[in-house]
Amino acid sequence: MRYLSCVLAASALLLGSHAARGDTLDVVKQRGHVQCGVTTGFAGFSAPDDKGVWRGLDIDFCRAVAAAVLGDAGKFKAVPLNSQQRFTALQSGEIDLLARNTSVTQQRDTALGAIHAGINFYDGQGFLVHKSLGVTSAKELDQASICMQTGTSNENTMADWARANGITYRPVVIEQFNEVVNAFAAGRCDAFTTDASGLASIRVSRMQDPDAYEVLPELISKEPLGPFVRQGDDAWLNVVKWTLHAMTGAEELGVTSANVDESLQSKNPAIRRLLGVTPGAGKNLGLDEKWAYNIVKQVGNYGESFERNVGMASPLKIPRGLNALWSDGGLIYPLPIR
Ligand SMILES: N[C@@H](CCC(=O)N[C@@H](CS)C(=O)NCC(=O)O)C(=O)O
Repeated sequence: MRYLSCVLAASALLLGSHAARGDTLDVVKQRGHVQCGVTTGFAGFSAPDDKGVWRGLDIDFCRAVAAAVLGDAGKFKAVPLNSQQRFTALQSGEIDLLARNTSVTQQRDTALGAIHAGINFYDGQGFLVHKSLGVTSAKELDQASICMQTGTSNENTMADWARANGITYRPVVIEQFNEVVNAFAAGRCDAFTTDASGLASIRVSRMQDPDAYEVLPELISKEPLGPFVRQGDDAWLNVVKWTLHAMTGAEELGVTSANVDESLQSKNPAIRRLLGVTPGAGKNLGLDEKWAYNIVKQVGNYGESFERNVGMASPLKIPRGLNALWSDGGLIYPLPIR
């Protein structure tokens, strides 16, 4: 793993001339679309629907950045990447932004040449098992075979947790998502480990009989998932970071895709600044003053995106929990736009 990081960091230096120039915002404006790194297909976060249209919480984030920068949420290209490929794609300049259920870790934020722009989903690592296994706690997984995907933080977290709890296990580590899911469905492993959101998605969208499976109650880590950009490009980092704060801030202010037009008349100074009625925030980012209006109008606020893609009304049925606004007891804390 340490060797891999060195190779990745070195390739960043060799291939990252685009990054070193720190001109991603100009490049995106000239190109006319955002190159957004996403998963190869992971329902709820980023997956093509039956008409081939990409949908999900992370896809909404790609759309929001496109709306902010180019005024049109449709002006992005989803670049499917498996867990292993994602940071190389960011380092090489193939993508402008990685919006792909990626955990922020110290190593990724430093040695891999990437930097996170915020957290759009607070998660933790868990286990999915077939109910017939009769296991009710992760601690009963001693001697079990555990499926996981290459290049995820889940590999290391699993090893740490097993060591700390005196558990031995047989890792079944596979690079392609479809193959690891199929291996688990075929009974090649006793459990699948990844982020709890990933387990919810795999259970409902990939298992033939979702009711035959359950997610064990323990979460063995913190997995703060968020968008990443390349290091060395503060202007672009700011655009991506404040796109997230515009989405969460709109929710906090009660501005939705349905009421954003009437909100233009609001007397609330915070709403007026957010929507560009009082100018300044757009200019500060090198964007049109309508940047956040376009995000909310075309994509919606954070809560709308959460509910539509992963919330209780979606197949994944994930409660807001830690992903509620701070004012509702969660960790989502929009920074002030002023
Ligand atoms: N949050 C963890 C796990 C993220 C991850 O890559 N999970 C896998 C398993 S759910 C995934 O999304 N695979 C989809 C793919 O490779 O296309 C990380 O950042 O390493």
